[in-house]
This record gives sequence, structure tokens and C-alpha cells, in this order.
Amino acid sequence: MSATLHSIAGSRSFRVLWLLHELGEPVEVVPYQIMDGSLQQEGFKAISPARRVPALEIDGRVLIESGATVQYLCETRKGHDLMPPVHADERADWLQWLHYAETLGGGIQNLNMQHLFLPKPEMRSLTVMGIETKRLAIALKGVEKALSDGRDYLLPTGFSAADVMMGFTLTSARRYVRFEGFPHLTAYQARLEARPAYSAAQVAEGPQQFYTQDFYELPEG
Ligand SMILES: N[C@@H](CCC(=O)N[C@@H](CS)C(=O)NCC(=O)O)C(=O)O
Repeated sequence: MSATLHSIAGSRSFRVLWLLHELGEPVEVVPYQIMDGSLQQEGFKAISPARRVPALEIDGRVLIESGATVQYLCETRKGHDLMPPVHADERADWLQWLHYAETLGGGIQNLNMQHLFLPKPEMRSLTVMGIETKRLAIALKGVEKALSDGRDYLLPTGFSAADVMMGFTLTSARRYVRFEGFPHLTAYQARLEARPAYSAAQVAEGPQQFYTQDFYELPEG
């Protein structure tokens, strides 16, 4: 039986969708939207108690955290080199990058709330927006620094599922932080987006609907 991914296009669910494509695993996508109330349906609440995506139904279970889902898929699927073995030197780095993507993800989520989802502009906090943008830029600098030794991917040995966690995150981060000062990140993101599985997953998820601008400036204040 193929997997079912509850997904919002342009959200963290892309991590899981992209990884499934890298692994060649069939998946059916059930689309939701962030603001239309579809996440609040009782049926979805039974699948995802926090009413968030991704939620992946697979192997008779439901997985509701993108990082855990990525690790589970790597551990249960054979014949790939997307995760270093448990005792390999790079395993700790792999785990760290897998979760570092959520350090970025949390900041992006706060900025999404401020820029896109608050019902009225006067509810925004310019202070919070400024601080979160700065914190996101600092966290991105950490990735830029790691890539500056000439490696193509987060692990020196090559592409892994940690890059899948990070890849989607960069796409969103770039709507709030300009990448001009991050040449390695810019090249890395282009490298990730050139992967056939990335494009195939983009087609499978459909167009995202909540970002209406390529870049969101901090409001004047
Ligand atoms: N740590 C979770 C975060 C899940 C999450 O917050 N997903 C967002 C989309 S990127 C969501 O469903 N938001 C809906 C909401 O907050 O109402 C993960 O990595 O899966």
C-alpha cells in the first residue's frame, strides 16, 4: 500500500515529499491550505493532534514530525546512502544538521506569522520581526560557514537526507533574508534544486499559495 502524505504546498511537508521521491517510494498527496480551516477538520485532528503538517501515513502508523519522519524513512528503507551508519564518524553531524533545519524552521514560522498570517497589520511587532530576521540570518551564517570549506553538501561525503531537511528551509528563509552575502548557500541551494527528485516533488505538491512575494522587507518603523 502506498503512503499518504497530508501536505500544504510550500510547507515543511515538502521535506517528506522530496525524500520519498529520492527513495522512489510511491505516495499519495492529500492537500490542505493553511488559512482555509482544512487543518481544523475533525478527521485531520485524529491524524495530527497538533493539526499540523506533514503527517505521513505509512507502514500502518502516522508520523507527524518532519525530522523524525525523515530519519524513520532512512532507517526503514534500504538501498540508499542518505544516512551514515550509526557508528560512522558523520552520524552525529548528520543528526545535528537534520535538526538544525528546525532552528531555521522555527524562525521562519515566526516571520510567516508576523508577515502573512496575523489578521491585521497593527497586530505585528516590528521589534519581533527585526529580531527574528536577525536571528534567522545568524543561523543561516552557520550553514554558510560549514559550506565554505568547498564541500557540496552538509556532509563532506555527499548528498544526504540532512540536505533534504535543509533544502526546503532555505527556499522559505530566502523570502526574509537576502542571500547576497551567502555565496556558498546560494550555490548549495541551486545544487539541491537541480535534483530530479526535487522537481518531481514540486510537481507532486502543486503550487504554494501563502507566499505572494519573492521577498518580504521589514516594514518601516
Ligand atoms: N516541528 C514540526 C512543525 C510542523 C509545523 O508547524 N508545520 C506547519 C507547516 S510548515 C503547520 O502545519 N502549521 C499549521 C499551523 O500552525 O496552524 C515538523 O517539523 O514537522
